[in-house]
Amino acid sequence: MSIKLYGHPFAAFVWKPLIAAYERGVAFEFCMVDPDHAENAARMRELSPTGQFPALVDGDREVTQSNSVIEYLDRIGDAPPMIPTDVDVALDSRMLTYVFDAYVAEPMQNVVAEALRASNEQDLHRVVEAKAKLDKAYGWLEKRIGSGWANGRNFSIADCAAAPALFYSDWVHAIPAGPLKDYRARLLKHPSIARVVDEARPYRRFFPLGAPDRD
Ligand SMILES: N[C@@H](CCC(=O)N[C@@H](CS)C(=O)NCC(=O)O)C(=O)O
Repeated sequence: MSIKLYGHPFAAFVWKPLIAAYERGVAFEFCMVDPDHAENAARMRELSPTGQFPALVDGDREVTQSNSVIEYLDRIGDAPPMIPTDVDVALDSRMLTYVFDAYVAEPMQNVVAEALRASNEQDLHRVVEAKAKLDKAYGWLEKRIGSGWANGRNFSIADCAAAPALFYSDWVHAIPAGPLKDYRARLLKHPSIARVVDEARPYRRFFPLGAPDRD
């Protein structure tokens, strides 16, 4: 019985477990959640409290929330885990994952969510606040990201979170030139991440602010 991963290839939080699975060589069946796959959309609504993806099903085991899905994938195979075995490096990795999720991906999603509304219903204050949060997060991260991976050691869950967060946040609110922008470029060259970026390419027309003509 194969592992099923529910989601959409363009969704930032789905990239996270996809990157982890490609990085660790874990086989899975991708279950597309979109209007053409009503059965997967219905299953997704059962799996997650909000119906938001990703979710994983392995036999009787059901896991939702991108970070928990990545943690589950760590149990499969013997490739180095995305949550490092060293407790201090694991703590740094989890902390940075939370920062990328809550202070980069979430404000980025807020800007996108407003763009999806009818123009007379858009909350421009929410957009200004979201961009101010991104500026704060960029400033904090810039001082902490070195010339390697996020935790300063090995590729981890923090890089799985950073890749989609920084990919899309740079589209909605440009990251200034410097260490964080360089880290984004480094992430995009990494094979497991280049693969998810390529798989999402056909869906760029859905980006409500108009996808820039670059990665
Ligand atoms: N905290 C959740 C966030 C999941 C999330 O925001 N999913 C978005 C895709 S990136 C989603 O499902 N959007 C579609 C919707 O809200 O209907 C996680 O880490 O998995």
